[in-house]
Amino acid sequence: MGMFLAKLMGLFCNQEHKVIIVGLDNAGKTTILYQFLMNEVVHTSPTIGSNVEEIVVKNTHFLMWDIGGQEMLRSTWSTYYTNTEDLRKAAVLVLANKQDMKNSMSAAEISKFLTLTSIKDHPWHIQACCALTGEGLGQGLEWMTMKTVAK
Ligand SMILES: Nc1nc2c(ncn2[C@@H]2O[C@H](COP(=O)(O)OP(=O)(O)OP(=O)(O)O)[C@@H](O)[C@H]2O)c(=O)[nH]1
Ligand SMILES: [Mg+2]
Repeated sequence: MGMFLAKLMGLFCNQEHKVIIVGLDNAGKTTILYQFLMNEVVHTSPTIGSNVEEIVVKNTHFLMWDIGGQEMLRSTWSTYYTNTEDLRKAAVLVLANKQDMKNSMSAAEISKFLTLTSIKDHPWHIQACCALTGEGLGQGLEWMTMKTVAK
């Protein structure tokens, strides 16, 4: 199942917005990060720790933290949430990646599985995508940017 959660933390007094990308290992988080940054597919190996890159969309700066998803690393995820008031103002973007694979769950199936409609206290959005072609990533970024500007 290729999917991951991208949790977006807007640091609202600042021009730069913090984005934390978390999800299962092998979901394609690092591939997505570098598609966002360079519009190309990079060779990846499992992330130990994190990668951090800045991307700029329509004058909005995002500092994107891509965190390793292996099970032994998941307890460290919360350390990346410091200075974000425990995600109180976070918007949640779910990227349903690997849509090119015939067994991947659709965005609708993932949404149901995660009961996304029960999220009432944060804006959320689910976007189908394929990090190898970049398909869907532009729409995901557009939603992120819109949510940031709307705040
Ligand atoms: N078919 C297909 N493969 C993908 C896609 N996105 C990523 N991959 C492949 O999936 C593998 C894992 O990708 P990564 O980006 O390293 O995964 P990750 O989520 O960063 O993994 P961790 O760092 O271990 O948490 C790589 O071989 C990628 O080329 C996709 O949309 N479709
Ligand atoms: Mg990675």
